[in-house]
Amino acid sequence: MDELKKSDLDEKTIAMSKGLIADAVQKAGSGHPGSAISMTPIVYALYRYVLRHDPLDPKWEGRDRFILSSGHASLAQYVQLFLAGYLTLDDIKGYRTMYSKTPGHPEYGLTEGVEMTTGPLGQGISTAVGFAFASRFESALLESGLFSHEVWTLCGEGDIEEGVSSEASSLAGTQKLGNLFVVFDSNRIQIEGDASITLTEDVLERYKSYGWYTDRVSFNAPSGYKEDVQAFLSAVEKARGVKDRPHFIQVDTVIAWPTPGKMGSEKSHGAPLGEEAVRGLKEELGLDKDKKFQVDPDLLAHARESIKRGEEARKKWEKEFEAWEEENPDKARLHKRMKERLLPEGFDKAIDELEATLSSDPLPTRVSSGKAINAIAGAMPEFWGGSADLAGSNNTLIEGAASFGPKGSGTKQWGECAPGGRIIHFGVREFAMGAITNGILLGSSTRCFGATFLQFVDYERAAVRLSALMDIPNIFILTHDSVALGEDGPTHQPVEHLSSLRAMPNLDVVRPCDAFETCEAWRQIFKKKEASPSALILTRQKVPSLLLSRQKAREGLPKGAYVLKGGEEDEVILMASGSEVSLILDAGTELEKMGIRARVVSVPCMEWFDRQPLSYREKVLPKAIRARVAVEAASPMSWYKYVGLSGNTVCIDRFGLQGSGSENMKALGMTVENVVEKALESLKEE
Ligand SMILES: Cc1ncc(C[n+]2csc(CCOP(=O)(O)OP(=O)(O)O)c2C)c(N)n1
Repeated sequence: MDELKKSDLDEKTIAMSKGLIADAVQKAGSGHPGSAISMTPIVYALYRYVLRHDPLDPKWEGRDRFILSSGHASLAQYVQLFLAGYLTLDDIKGYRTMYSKTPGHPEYGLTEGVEMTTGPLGQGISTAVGFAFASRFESALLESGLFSHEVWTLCGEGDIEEGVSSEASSLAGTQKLGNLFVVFDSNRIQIEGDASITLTEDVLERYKSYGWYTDRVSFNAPSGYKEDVQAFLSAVEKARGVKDRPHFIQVDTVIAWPTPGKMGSEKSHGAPLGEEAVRGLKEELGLDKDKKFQVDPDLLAHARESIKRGEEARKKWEKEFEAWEEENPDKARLHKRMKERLLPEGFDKAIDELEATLSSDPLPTRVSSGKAINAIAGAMPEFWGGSADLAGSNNTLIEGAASFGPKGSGTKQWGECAPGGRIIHFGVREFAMGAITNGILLGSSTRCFGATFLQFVDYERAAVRLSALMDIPNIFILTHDSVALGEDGPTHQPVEHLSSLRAMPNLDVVRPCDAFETCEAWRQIFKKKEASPSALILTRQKVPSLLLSRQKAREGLPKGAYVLKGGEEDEVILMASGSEVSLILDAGTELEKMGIRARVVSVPCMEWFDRQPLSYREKVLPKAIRARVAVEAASPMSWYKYVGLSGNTVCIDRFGLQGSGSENMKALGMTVENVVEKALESLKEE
């Protein structure tokens, strides 16, 4: 086939794709046709000519990754997934309907070929940075270029305006991620119309200053609008020649081109174009204006030539992979275990040995967590992570490990960085850290964590939510967990955060009470059968070592709550998490002196407890004991489900104070006397 014919076929396939997009939105009665239509030449070119992917094996490890950051334009991707062979025409017809594979925004785990859930603008492009981290790290860990691939993302003005894209792109520049490619669909239209009302900086200059390679392709040629796929492909080739920087290609487009009355207008952004405009569009495109969901078999065959290309690439990769496996049995074993998400043999032993060293000395749980991280890291080479500039405070440094970064980078303090470095320096970029760690988990079989103060989880919350929605095992380490952090004052003291995190579906919020529970919490985070993310909540201050019963903690922690102290005849239940468990133990002792039998329940993870059978929950919190007090140095909201109408809470429902940790705790009622008083009140109300 000569080039001319090929580009003619491309043009026709693009036209056919646009018709399908317009019809799908029309049929659904809602959706986002505008940018999906005008992005189509780019997405088509990527799937057809650029991406290494194989529709016959969508999860092929060697594939390039494509992320549609403008998730609302999902049809741009769905239609190309159909043309490439991942989806059927019926899937396209099912756009935005219940249980279809083509929901309003792309959803990870639902649709083959969709690498992550997008829709919350800014997160696709930022998570793509994590995919690029993953590829670099995994290649270094397994010492093979087989795990190195390109990461492509397509975004619009909305993504560029969102702050998280700046955070992540700035870090991507510092990291010199040569395998990352961003295509910016610059149509200058967003929901409120002309983007000039909100976005006036020179975006290319901005990316240049981040250290990116930049280029621009304009479909707005002087001779008229031309969707110049060849020009775009040439820009791609040029960009690929630059290996030491991430790439940013701006493509100037006209939204909804060439829909009569709708192109270049926000009217096409988020509503069906209307029957008349769709007919007009089809006429402009040379399609039959009276036919819906037109698919020309020749064009479909042309598009699906990429299957052959993909299959060939995969088979070649697989051959190389087999040879690699043979030559590198140790690495191959590691790879296999990682792929199967199995823990290394020495995992339990590493934690057991650490636990054997724990003394009765009080320790902050963040310090215990740091020890656990290092024990696990020793057994698990695929475990890595970092902090948003708080590594020392979060206790997240993997001892002896290099910092993650390109060869030739580094500082006096951290030494030479390495592509396989296990310490990630995120800078003060909590939201990007959340997105990047999500990308690392989606883009590799490694395990990672990101850390900050609990207070600042609000900055990364939207990424935490996406990890919960995608059901991926991210680990959010959140230290300095209450007003007990002290003199940094109310700006740094979390109050509502625990309850608000617990309100998030599919996120396990784990708040261990001492060194032993912290080690067990780490064990369970890795051992739980669910893939769900975990938030590990840790103290800044020292907490006593509650060596009452390691056996109880070992058995009880995975169940989320367990009786630390108590018996058949208990009259009142005291329950708490984290640093307040020692408080209720003391309160229990006081009550005992008064002749009242108090049951002390440690609640390290409500989500794990709520998953237990009723019989276990009844054993821990028997219905018959209605006198109850929940104690937590945080908002009481999440405890009401356990305390009942006769129960009380000793919690904090106001902002913190500027005193020392112990002064704050006392002033805000986190005292033994207060717990005892509330227990007596509850006993009276029973
Ligand atoms: C974080 C976030 N805020 C708001 C929205 C709602 N929203 C969807 S698309 C859009 C406008 C995006 O403009 P642009 O990226 O230029 O997309 P285009 O108009 O080209 O489709 C907005 C505000 C969203 N999806 N995510």
